[in-house]
Amino acid sequence: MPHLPTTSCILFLALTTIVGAQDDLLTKNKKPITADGDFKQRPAWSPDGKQLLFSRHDEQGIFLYHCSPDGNNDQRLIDETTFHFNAVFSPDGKRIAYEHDKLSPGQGDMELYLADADGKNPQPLFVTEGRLSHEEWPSWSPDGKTIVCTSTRDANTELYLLSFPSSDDDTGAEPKRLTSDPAIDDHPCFSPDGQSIAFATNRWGDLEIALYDLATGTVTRLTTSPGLDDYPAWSPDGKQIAFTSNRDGNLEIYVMNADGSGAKNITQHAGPDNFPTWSPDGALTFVSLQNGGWDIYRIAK
Ligand SMILES: [Ca+2]
Ligand SMILES: [Ca+2]
Ligand SMILES: [Ca+2]
Repeated sequence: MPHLPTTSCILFLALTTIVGAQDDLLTKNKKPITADGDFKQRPAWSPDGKQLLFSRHDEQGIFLYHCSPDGNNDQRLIDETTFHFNAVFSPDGKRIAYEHDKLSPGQGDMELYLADADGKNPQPLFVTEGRLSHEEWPSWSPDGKTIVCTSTRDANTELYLLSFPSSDDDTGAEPKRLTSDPAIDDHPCFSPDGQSIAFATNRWGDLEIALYDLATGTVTRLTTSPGLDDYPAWSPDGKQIAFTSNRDGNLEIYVMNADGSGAKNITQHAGPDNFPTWSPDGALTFVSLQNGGWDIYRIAK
């Protein structure tokens, strides 16, 4: 489903109004990229670091936008009225994969699409025909040959691997199911070495970050905290994983070592912080509620 602001976010909004003046010194290093305040999700950098893709909720719905690293040239990417969002660039920067609510607009029946990096030539990538099924949250392998994503086609959220049949034919990828667990398995992120996938799962109770090893299928638990741990994002050097957690009372961006050790609260901000990603040069980028508006911020390395 699109990640709409929830009641808890509205509560956070009220909380921020009260304690926003107490922002930690860390926020001195937190620089805004956007400033319009509309709710945003899943920022994603181009491999050359010159373009930022993100999804913005406006009066008409949720759509893909892109801008320069300084927030200039902020504009719609695709001229399409049905909802489309959560895009990521291919490792060569030539294409994007994204979610599109096209076949049954407004019912939340998401499919995955591929397009050129400029949004042209959209084509379906992963579609479940004939019934409601969410195909979501694509993440490319570093060699560009596969995409991990989620689907509910087998009754609950599972991870799937899409392999491109050849460089000449980008469609018709046959999905391979990776997980088989009645719990939620969501928000996968390919490791930079291509050998494992970080994801969020509630198979041990509440949401935790885990690793799926592609060679063995083994799932290793990385976090053990009460509450939500979600949206894992590998650092470009593969040594760390950023994620969202509310273990300290509100949504913060944490960074831990890739083995799950040494988790640190990076944002330490009274309002919600979410959707972490990294720029190619290692700056953490995320969405934060500041001054009553949801905007994209970065913290330099
Ligand atoms: Ca599952
Ligand atoms: Ca947890
Ligand atoms: Ca926070």
